[in-house]
Amino acid sequence: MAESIPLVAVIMGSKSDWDVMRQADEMLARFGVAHECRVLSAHRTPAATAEYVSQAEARGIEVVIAAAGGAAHLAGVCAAHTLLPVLGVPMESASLKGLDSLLSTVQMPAGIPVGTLAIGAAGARNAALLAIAILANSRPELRAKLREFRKEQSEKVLRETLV
Ligand code: RP5
Repeated sequence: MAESIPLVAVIMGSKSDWDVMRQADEMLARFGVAHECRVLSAHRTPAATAEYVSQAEARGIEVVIAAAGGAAHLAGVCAAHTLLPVLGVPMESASLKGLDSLLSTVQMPAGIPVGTLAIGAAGARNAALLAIAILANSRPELRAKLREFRKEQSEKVLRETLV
């Protein structure tokens, strides 16, 4: 699938999140899903964040992945500005190991949903896989790639030896 219009927006609150969020970028690239990665903050660039997310659907984006740490409002703010599905990835933080990020991201009041993934690298990879699964509902070739990915993953586990 070589679509050049981005289908997934991966945004993060700081460049310091990129070391982890590059794993979402790599997963989307592995599946050939056109996407773009940006640093946008709910706190430091509120107007730019609102503008970007408000325009995302009109630009052809179908899923937003939003990663942030600490008082992590980014995913919720994104969800407030778009009808697109928003997947939140809580970043591990220095002081509370990401529990602050997790609770800030996951505890959305009813009415504006954020699909929250695990803290850190697992969340980054799974956010990409969930975005791919959403896109795959209407793209059979992507669904086939996802099925193959699961099959390879299972085979790898079954090949493991412990001594
Ligand atoms: C959040 O604050 C970012 O998402 C990041 O996880 C955290 C720390 O940001 P920096 O101080 O490293 O820029 O907004």
